[in-house]
Amino acid sequence: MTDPYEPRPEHHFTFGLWTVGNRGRDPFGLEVRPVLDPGEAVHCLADLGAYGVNFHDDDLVPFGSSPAAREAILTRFRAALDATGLHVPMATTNLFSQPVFRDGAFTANDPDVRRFAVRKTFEAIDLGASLGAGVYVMWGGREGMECEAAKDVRLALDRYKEALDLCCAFVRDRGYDVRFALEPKPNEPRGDMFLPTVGHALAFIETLEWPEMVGLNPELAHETMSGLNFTHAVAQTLWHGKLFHIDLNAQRIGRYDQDFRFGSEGIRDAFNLVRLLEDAAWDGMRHFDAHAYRTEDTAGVWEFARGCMRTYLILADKARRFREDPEIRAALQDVEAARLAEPTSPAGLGADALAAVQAEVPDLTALQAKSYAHERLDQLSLEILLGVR
Ligand code: GLT
Ligand code: MN
Ligand code: MN
Repeated sequence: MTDPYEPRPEHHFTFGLWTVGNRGRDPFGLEVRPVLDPGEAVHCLADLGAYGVNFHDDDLVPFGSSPAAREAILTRFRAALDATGLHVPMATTNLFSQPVFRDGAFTANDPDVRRFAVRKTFEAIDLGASLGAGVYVMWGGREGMECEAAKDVRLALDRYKEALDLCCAFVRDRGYDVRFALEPKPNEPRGDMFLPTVGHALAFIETLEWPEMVGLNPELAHETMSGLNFTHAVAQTLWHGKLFHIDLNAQRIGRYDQDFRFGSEGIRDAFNLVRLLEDAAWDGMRHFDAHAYRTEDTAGVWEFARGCMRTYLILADKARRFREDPEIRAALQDVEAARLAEPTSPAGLGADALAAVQAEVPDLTALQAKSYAHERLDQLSLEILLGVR
């Protein structure tokens, strides 16, 4: 019998080179795993049933490589992609590791640093586009500060906008079919980071020169660090038509950015998220921005990668059961879920409509006595998740 939870390319699972290649270094301890060759990563991911692999410029071509070394690396990487059929749906720039970015990249006070950051991004966009990437992620790892007096946040946002506008202009000038996805994060590595949440980023996008070219790459861990409901953040991003990419992982509230295996913490939130993405028939990549526990060797890394995809498929199956379960359908009627689609003012916004709203006298006694049957629906949802329905 075929395993229904076996990942296949049509499920559109992707991993970053930096995720499966994570060597387990943390602020307190050194690397515990050997360097993973990008070509080997491509072959292993393809064997596991993934669809694609993503990278930062420096993940693939180490910073400062000579042109000849760069060409040799790219030739080997392209050969691995061709041999496996793995895609590169997303690319991004490392604007956080090098000391030059210690005061920020697009929002550094020094214009020379900013111009270097933009130039590095242009080169990485060229590289990503040459490998077919249609989404370009912007995670502002160093955009932020600790010393509050050192930067005027409003000026920093002017410069952030300017950098985004320059990148959009570059893509238009080159004629690439590339869209940008901003990835918010509240803190870490900076004490406070700019565009800390999905809400901040959505508002910021509207100020850009070409807002239609820019959307979001929300990350489960990052919104959860802020104590926010990630499923709601993704739902609102979808509502704005701005879900261009997503970073799936696991995270407990109040901790450092854990980037754990998808579903390993907060399983109920993971279920709600998968149900949202599947019900919305969202057609983007299911990207895992996570890494194996530091306890693991290379074999453990592949266990981790398999686990991320398997858990997603199990939860997608549970989402299907949820949709089809007759008792849940009845319970949804009891909570009047479908009635939220009814307009509050069926006649619209005209003077007559306003008068109609004013003229309506509700039976307040009845409305105040009304109960909404949420307990039963919630328990049924939980039972789906617990595997008894
Ligand atoms: C880094 C970060 C992630 C971002 C990656 C893209 S880099 O690993 O922690 O959240 O998605 O720049
Ligand atoms: Mn993270
Ligand atoms: Mn991420």
